[in-house]
Amino acid sequence: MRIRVVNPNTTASMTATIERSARAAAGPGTTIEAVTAAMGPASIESHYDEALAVPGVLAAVADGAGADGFVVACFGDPGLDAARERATAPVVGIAEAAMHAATLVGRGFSVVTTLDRTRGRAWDLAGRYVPAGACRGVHACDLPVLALEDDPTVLERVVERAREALDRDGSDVVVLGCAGLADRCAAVSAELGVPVIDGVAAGVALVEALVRTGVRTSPRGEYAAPPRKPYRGVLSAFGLGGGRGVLDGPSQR
Ligand code: 2AL
Repeated sequence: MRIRVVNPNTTASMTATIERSARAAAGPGTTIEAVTAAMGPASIESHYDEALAVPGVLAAVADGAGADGFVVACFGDPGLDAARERATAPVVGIAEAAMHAATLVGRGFSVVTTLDRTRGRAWDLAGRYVPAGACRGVHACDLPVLALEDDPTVLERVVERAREALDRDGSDVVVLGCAGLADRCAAVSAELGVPVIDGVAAGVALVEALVRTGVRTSPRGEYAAPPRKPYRGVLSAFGLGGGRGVLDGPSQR
């Protein structure tokens, strides 16, 4: 099967980190196609970034004709519902995958993320994805997303925050709150001695499971194809219908 893993930010070096984690998690016979959003912010760490990352995610999904499934590889899960409306293949977000996985291996988890201002979004997503009480805390390392690429203190700061979080929250599992932390997962887990979930790996595994069991997004109800209509201004290419829009790809709805 072919899984398209979309990095919603436009930093190609972060896509390379995401791709390594996705490939390591993929089973034999799975091809990972990691792509960088062609438009949007260099990193996603505000609601503004998040909103403007969505067109790039949708274009990358529309461009993924023939993929058996998609992973949206940013912890805010930008555009996840919209991507499900546009793709016939299953689409999973990394916060969604990580939080669900965490509930299978412990009673409570703590999220360790980048900047303090991203904590609200993580709490919002926890409220949607997992039962009340499963997410016991969301903690920031005070590192901007792009610092994860080259700051030599990343591992030490994530481990320190995660250790405090496990104690303070009384949690059993750590969820990494950024795709840019994917390559630190094994090292953090080795330091802490508890499961540490990287959403990129969890997302790939979850999409593989859905594809293998023949489960796709429902064409009925809220995830049915969106109504066709013109879009204007800089988003005119995103209008559906007429075959001219960037989202009018052949295998998509
Ligand atoms: C993220 C992420 O996963 N990618 C990105 O650009 N921002 N998440 C975060 N909490 O900062």
